Amino acid sequence: MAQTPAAAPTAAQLDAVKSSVRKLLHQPDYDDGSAGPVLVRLAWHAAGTYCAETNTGGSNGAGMRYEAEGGDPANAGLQHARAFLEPVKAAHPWITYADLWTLAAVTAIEEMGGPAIHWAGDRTDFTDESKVPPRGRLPDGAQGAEHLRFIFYRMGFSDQEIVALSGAHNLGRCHGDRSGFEGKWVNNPTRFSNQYFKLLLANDWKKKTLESGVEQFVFVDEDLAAEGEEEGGEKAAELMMLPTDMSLLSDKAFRPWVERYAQDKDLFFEHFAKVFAKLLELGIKRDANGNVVNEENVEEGYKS
Ligand code: DDH
Repeated sequence: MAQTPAAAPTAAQLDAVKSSVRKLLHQPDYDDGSAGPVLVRLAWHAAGTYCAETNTGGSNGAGMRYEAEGGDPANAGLQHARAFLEPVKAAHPWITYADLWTLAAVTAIEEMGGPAIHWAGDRTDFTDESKVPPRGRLPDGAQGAEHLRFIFYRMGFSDQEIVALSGAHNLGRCHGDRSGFEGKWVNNPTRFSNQYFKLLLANDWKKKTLESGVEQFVFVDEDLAAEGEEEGGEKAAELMMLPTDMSLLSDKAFRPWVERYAQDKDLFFEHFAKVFAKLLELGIKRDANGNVVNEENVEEGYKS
């Protein structure tokens, strides 16, 4: 069932949505003080279900509003991101959830010091659960390079693009009650940078088994630990990597890209902007004017 087509949004309407998103990023009582990282993960998990062979999944549809996708354990915690955006949807009801979630991510990345990312709208929202992709298409952090290729080749990404996308782990943190993993990748997880790649290469990561039995890799920055203790902080300086992050170091095709992105922030920003834009477009077919061409998995959207 198609939703009623609305008029194409004007640039001023889109700017108003972006401005509302910018205003909600500052969240002093949430995580590291910003809604940004979890908004980025929301867009990534919305898009990262894409399967090129069957042309199913992807950021169109906003299927996470339904239990079948939203209740997937891989999406645990993303209800916070969706809740942060509810007031924006209420203030700008013309925008679809699928467009809002993706636009919020590019707005957040830019606001956190990252590159400007090309974004195009016209996504539609599924009106029932029938087109929600099956669970199990998102990556499992406990695995390695072979798994990364299995997941990301399915979407149509190359080895270079897998490494560039992984640089998003400059942002945010792991939450024991969501994924089982604990901690953040970099010291300033609300600032977009190439620090993740620098740390991967520079530090002596040690395997650590959490009380839950989950295995991850950690590094303790002694200087920062001392500062943390002085300030009464606990484990302030323990940084982490997932087994999948570590596989970028040990795999001979991934590693050269880790090295290049660690050395060259501009190159990383350029490649990240390109690949994140590609991620958000998976499964969305446009004509020469950028308007969405209706296909089986695309319902009718805005009319220009
Ligand atoms: Fe990720 N990610 N991600 N990730 N991710 C987690 C958090 C965040 C994997 C696993 C995890 C990407 C790729 C991978 C972000 C963005 C991106 C967490 C912790 C796990 C686990 C969740 C929690 O406990 O709250 C794995 C595995 C992969 C992979 O195989 C490559 C990509 C491609 C992106 C992207 O945006 C392009 C962000 C941001 C976060 C931080 C979320 C937060 O709440 O903070």
